[in-house]
Amino acid sequence: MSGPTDRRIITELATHGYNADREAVTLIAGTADPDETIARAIETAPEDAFKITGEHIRSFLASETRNPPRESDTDPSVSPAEPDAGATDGGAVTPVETEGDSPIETPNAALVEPPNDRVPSDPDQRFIEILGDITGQSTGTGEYTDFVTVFRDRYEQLAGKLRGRVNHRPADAIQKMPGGGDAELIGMVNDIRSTASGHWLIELEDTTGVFPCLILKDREIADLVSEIVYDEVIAVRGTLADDAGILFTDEIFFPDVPHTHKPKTADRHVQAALISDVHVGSQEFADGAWSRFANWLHTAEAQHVEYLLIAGDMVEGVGVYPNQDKELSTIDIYEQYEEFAEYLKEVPGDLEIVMIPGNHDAVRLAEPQPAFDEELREIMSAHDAQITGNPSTVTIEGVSVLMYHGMSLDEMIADLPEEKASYDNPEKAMYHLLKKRHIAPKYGGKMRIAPEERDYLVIDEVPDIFHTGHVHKLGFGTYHNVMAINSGCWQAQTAFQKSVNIDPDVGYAPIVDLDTLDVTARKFI
Ligand code: D5M
Ligand code: FE
Ligand code: ZN
Repeated sequence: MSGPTDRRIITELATHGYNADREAVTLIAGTADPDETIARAIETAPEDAFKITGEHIRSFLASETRNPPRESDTDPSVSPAEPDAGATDGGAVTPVETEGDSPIETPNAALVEPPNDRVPSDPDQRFIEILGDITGQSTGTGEYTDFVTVFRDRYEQLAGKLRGRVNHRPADAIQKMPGGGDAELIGMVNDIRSTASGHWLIELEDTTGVFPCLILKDREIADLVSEIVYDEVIAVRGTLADDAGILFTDEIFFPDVPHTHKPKTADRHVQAALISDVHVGSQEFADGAWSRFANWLHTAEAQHVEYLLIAGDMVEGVGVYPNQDKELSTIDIYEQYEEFAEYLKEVPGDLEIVMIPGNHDAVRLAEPQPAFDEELREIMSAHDAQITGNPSTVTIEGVSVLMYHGMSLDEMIADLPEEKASYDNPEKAMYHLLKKRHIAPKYGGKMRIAPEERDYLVIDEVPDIFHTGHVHKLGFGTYHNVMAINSGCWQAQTAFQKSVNIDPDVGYAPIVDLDTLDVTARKFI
């Protein structure tokens, strides 16, 4: 079982200078006396070994006949029930309710030997194109001037989306206007504060200066203040005070997705599975659920699932947050990718796979994140996956999917009131990113944003599907006809997540019909 025993085994082996693979840890934990097994494993390890492998444990246990190991639970061809996963990844197949558009479906509970009756699809029917990948295009040097450039570009791109709706004037021109008249302004949010009498003062900045905008607390638009974040670009319309020093705001505009947005759909019945946050290398990786998912993909029922999109956090990584090493089943990052590659081999070979990195992956943390480097691509080469940056737009059979790992969702959920964005409804946080037409509107805070020549995080084209992960919660719904899907995870609750009350949705795969954009979340726990 993942948990304290595994942690102790890894630590014990590490103190003797050995890494261990996940199978070795599982096998050791399953013996009657794990300490004795560790001692024997070390004693019998080949001289040049730096890693204790499952193969090694199996061979010496077999030769000793005592402490027989239990059956490995990683074999995808065996029972769907986890023999030892306890409460975190049990064999129960209970559908749960979500706020999504469609019901949750579970695979056939009686499915013990999956039929393996999927007929490989015809790759000639497919078409896929990737846009907006910054890999290899990053030019930022981290200089102050780069930040000025990226902010200016953000302003220009988003102001361009607002210009059709307001007849704006630059801040310095408004400062010179006579008092009492109407004025419209497009600016980046520089400050938000409440006044002594409970009204709101928002300072908007453009390339010419800063202008204060007052929003009276009893106006209907005051409700919008709670969803405004620093550094986003908005427009306002209002009346200047008599001394023209402040704008009494009547209307607020976000760059937004037009209500008339008509998503494109595929010309044939074809489906995509959208997942993220696999976290291989974590003791909490739900290998049983993963194998059930992979087995299901081999069935005729999953015949039309021809695409698998993975929105980051392939592996648990190392040193991502304090004390993480205590929850690792594999300590070496490259071995984590090797294990991930093995798990990926469980899914049908005819699937077209697209992968972007997340904050646990071995690429730079600052967004936009480039794709995995050559060494990691080589490790994960089995399916010839499309490997691209975070974020990227992938067009599949005409349907554009904006894939983003989702780090800014934490910030949106922290800043917005519960009813506007929450961990229980991550799709609502996604709606706000679409409304702001920006992947990570707020600069600073916990987000790291790389200064580049362009702001690659502006959502320039409206996608048909917006796919994120990161918060480990399943949620989906539509915003102005864009299907927003946050895809849950394959990692049971970690000690850290427990300490902050994150209750992850483990082992779900939302399946999208690309011809209708209908979503069905399937549960594999
Ligand atoms: O993130 C999974 C979720 O847990 C996501 O909502 C962030 C949150 N999380 C995880 N670790 C931390 C720390 N150390 N501080 C704050 N929030 C955290 P994942 O990227 O999979 O770890
Ligand atoms: Fe994650
Ligand atoms: Zn993450």
